[in-house]
Formats: sequence, structure tokens, C-alpha cells
Amino acid sequence: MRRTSLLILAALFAAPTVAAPQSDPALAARIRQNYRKMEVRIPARDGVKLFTSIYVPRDTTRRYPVLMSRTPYSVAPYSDTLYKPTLGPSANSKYVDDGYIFVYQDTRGRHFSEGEFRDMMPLLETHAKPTDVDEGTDTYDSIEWLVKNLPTNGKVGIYGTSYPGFYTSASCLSRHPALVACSPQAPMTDIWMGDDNFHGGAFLLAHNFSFYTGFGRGPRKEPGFDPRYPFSMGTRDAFQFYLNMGPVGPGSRKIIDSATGPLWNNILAHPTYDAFWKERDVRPHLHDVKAAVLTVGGFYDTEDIHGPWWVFNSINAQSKATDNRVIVGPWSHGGWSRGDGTTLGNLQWQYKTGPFFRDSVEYPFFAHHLKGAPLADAPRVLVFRTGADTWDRYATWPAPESKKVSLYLQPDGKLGFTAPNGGSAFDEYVSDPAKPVPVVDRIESNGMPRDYITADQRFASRRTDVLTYQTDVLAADVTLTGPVSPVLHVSTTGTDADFIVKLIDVFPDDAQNWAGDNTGFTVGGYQQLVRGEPFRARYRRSWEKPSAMVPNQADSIRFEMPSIHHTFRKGHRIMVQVQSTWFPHIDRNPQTYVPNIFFAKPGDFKTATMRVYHSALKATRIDVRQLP
Ligand code: PG9
Repeated sequence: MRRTSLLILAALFAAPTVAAPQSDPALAARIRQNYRKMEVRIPARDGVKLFTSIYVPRDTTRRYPVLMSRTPYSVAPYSDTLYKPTLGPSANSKYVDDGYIFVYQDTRGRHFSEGEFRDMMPLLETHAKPTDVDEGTDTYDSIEWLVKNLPTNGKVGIYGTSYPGFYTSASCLSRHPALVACSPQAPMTDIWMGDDNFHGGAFLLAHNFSFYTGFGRGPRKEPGFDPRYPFSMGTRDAFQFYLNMGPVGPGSRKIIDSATGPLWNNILAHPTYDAFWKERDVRPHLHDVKAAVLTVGGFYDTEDIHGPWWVFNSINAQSKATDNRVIVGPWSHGGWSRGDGTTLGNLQWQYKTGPFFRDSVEYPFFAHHLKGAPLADAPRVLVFRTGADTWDRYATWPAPESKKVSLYLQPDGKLGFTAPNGGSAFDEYVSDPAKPVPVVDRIESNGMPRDYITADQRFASRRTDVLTYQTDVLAADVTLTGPVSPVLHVSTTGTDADFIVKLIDVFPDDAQNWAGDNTGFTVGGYQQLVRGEPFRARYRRSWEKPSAMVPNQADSIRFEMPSIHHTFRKGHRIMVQVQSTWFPHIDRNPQTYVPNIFFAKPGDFKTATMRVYHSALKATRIDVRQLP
């Protein structure tokens, strides 16, 4: 089939996996009128050709900076007569009207680019031979071609969210002299340690299964939905669907068979933090970063909440000369690039964080580094103080004026900033993997709905397999900030367990509903999740060498949950919940130690009684920082 007709055929499939920005007919017309489109195959140093779609201003009197995005999700539409409806970061039309060369590239092994696709392709530290390739060398070779063959001003910026965020971080490591600005947004950075695949060693079941039923099922040119592998849960009840799946290994094989699911095979074969995952960790490579970096993240990002802080902190530690900045707002995954940014699920606030980011942070960043425009407000750390509805600026993170504090579980469901002194020594609950705690209190077709991360926890407070502790009513605002680090003293009657810790903001019963809200949500008594993360007890000593718990023997578990920057207002309470299932967000722990939980037998899944200690000698607590 001729290439042109193949490309047109591909265009018909151009249903991108990531929701296309809402098109604006006037903008689409200006793009067509002021830009010409070309499609080229750029040769990488090993001979692999990288399919690249380029939009060049028709005005030939000027030279232009390049804004580039590299993606595994296709650069559709394919054909030099079909145009994207928007161009540039966050679909902000200012870039189109200012004049840039927009470059979109299918990454190695994806869609119309040649080569072998490898999930989160490992980065190399040396590139002695032409065959020593990675995403950094592919970017270097591509920029070489662009600056030689296009009317550029010699400056290149690169941006991307999620998987394209990984490609942005990796591309920044090309260290090409023309690459002067990188914006990794929700960058996948270490997908076992906390981005996308595993959190605290527990597997993000719903998020990943739904993704890998359609992604990476084998080489394919056409973008969007893969008709070779149609998948439907056949029910709106994801909770029941995944419960019916049983042990994930054999259960998932009915849908993602091993012959057509190479990426899923990798996950099932590598349950622990082994070399397969370590070689995909971007952090050790983030040194000698030449470009300015603006990393973007969301406090409510359900997919890559760790990545942004990991990129910012790694560059801070390993590349001190880099102009390195981070902005973290009250956003879901990619939420900064669309809409007003004033709501997530049942939570609402006033500040229009979306336009602020796009027009006052992202756009000036690229205009400054690519066009020499002034850059006024450029703190190293720009964070939104959730609950207080304001932005804070710092030179370092955590906030330099914050002080360490600990929230202690205490007898009788109390929580406080002082260690327990007397009273009962522990609380206990029976955890039944056959009746797991749901991640949200409603029938959902998405087993990891975007808004679970701020969802109302009142349903969980009523369950006997969830322990709930709360402070007295706060007499003044309390702002907690930085990483949230539980120190658990626990035991189980089984030989393995998961412990999910949730930090919650409890609104007073008489709190007013959101102004102008007609959703019917009652704010009074809202138990808003602020941060929740699991930890799989088998990893308490080592990520690489898991070990069983000793039945009925107290043990300690320490882990770190992603940063918050949240004000618990006067009149609110601070709440902590502890539970051992969170389904189908994470896979079920059989609570019996087995080598690979993906291949646990049905008979391994047993109820177990969990104890959480709050005695003077075994004082379960959460370490965090507080602003004065
Ligand atoms: N962060 C998304 C994802 C990657 C890998 C597994 C599951 C989800 C994404 O790139 O869309």
C-alpha cells in the first residue's frame, strides 16, 4: 500500500489516546493560514528513522525557535495536508500567534518511527558506538537535523506530560547546545518506586490493567484505539470486575495474553524493585543538565505524583548549575494544561490556577529562554497552598521556614501532636481480601477515578476494617507541608500485609456549601482526602529482597508519601485512617507471604487481624513539617 494512502488511512484512525485539546475553529484557521506542515523521517545515528511532523511559519522573513514534543501516543494526524487543531504547550494559542516552529515526533519504535520500542527505554551514561542509543541520543540527532534544515533561531524547547514527560526529561539529557528549555510535566521517572506502576510496592491494578490492554500490544502504525485488542469490562462496576479477576497473573491472561502483551509480561515477571526497574530510573542520569528546567506537577496527580519532585530534587542534588524550577499546583494528572483549575471531584476553590500556570508561568518560561523575553516571577519552588487558596514561593523544598512535627495516633481514636501517654496500647481490625475497602464510595467503571485523591472518606470511617483517628477541632489554621512520612508499629496474624495511610481534612458539620455549586454535594462534614498511599509490608526491610512478617509479632514500617502543602483551617480537624485494602486501586495482598503476589493461589487469600500500636514504646505517628 502506497505510503500516502497508508498515512491517510492512519489519519482516519487518528483517535489519540490522550484527549485532544478542544479545537477552536478560528485558531485552526490561523494555523492553516500561517503555517505550512511537513513530515520528515529523521535518521538517528544508528540508522533508525524517526517520523517527525513539523509546522513552520509561512513568514520567511524571520527565524524561529523550536517547540518540540516527543511522544509514544502518535503525532496524528498523518499527512501533510491534515493539521493539528492546536499547537504548542497546553494548547495555548499565544505560541501560534507569536511564531514558533512546532515539532512532534513519534518516539523510537512507535507508530511511524522505526526501531524497537522499549517501555521507559533505559538511559545510557556513555554512547561510545553509533548503536549506543537512547532517548537522549535520538533527541540530539533530531535537533541536529532541525537546526540544520529549518529556519530556526538556534534555540529549542521541549515539553511533554506523563509518558511524554519522561521523553522530555530523557531528551533534556541529550545536552544538545541548542536545547535551552525543558518542561517535564508529570514526568514518569521511576515507575516501580512510585510513578504509574507500583506505589510502596503495591501494584496500581486498575490504572495499569486498563492502560496495558491497549498500549504496547505490538508494533502498530495507526494511532489511537487498537482495534486488534478491543477491551471492555462489560460492566460499570470496576470493583466487581477486578474482584472477579482473582489473582492478577492468571486472571489478567484471559484478556492480555502473553504473546501480545510484552509490557504486561514485564510487570508480572518483575514484582520487586529489581534491575529491570532500576535501569529505567531516570534520576541517576539527571546531572550536567544544560537547559533551563521547569518541572510541573499536581498535588492531586493520580498517575505520576512522585516524578516531578524526583526530577526537581535530583537536578538540585546532581546539577547545581542548572536553572532548575518546579511548580506544583492543585491539579490532577495534566490538569494544569486545561480548564480553569478551580475544582477536582467534589473539591472546589476560587483561584483560577489553570490560566495562571499557562499564561504567567509556562508561557513566560519558554518566551524568555527561546525568544529573550523578560522573566519576572521565577522562584525555584512555586507551590499552591491547598485549603488556603494561594501560591507560595520558596528557594528550596521543603519550605525553609517549616519545622518538623509528628502526628501521633492515640487511644480512643484521638490524634495529636504529642506522644500517647497511657490508655490502650493498640487498635485492631480484621482485613478480608474478599471484602476489600473500596477506593471510592460509588459504582465506577474506572477503578482509579481521577478524583479518588480528594474523595470524601466518610464511607471508610464507618467501616470496621478502617481505623480512624482525629484531632480536636483546630483552634487556628494548621499548615502541613513537605513529604508525609508514616512510622507504623503494626502486627498481623498473617505473614504479609498492606498498610494504607490516609491524611484527611475534616470540614466542620456547619461548613457552607461551595458558592454557586449545584452538584448537591454537602460540604458540611466532608472528610477530604489530602494524601493517601499504600505500603506493602514485605518491603519494610528491602525493596529488592522482600521478607515475610512474623505472625503476631509487632514490627515497624517507615515510608514517605509525596509532598503536600495544605492548610487545615480553624474549625476543621485533622484525621488519619489506616486500612489494609484499597481496591481496585491497588491489587489485593493475600496476607499470606508468597514469592510473587501476581501468582498467589486463591487459597492464599486469607483474612488477618491487623494491630496498630499507639503505646509509649510503640507510638505510631506521621512525621511531616508545619509552617509557622
Ligand atoms: N502516566 C500514564 C501511564 C503510563 C504507564 C502506565 C500507565 C499509565 C501515561 O503516560 O498516560
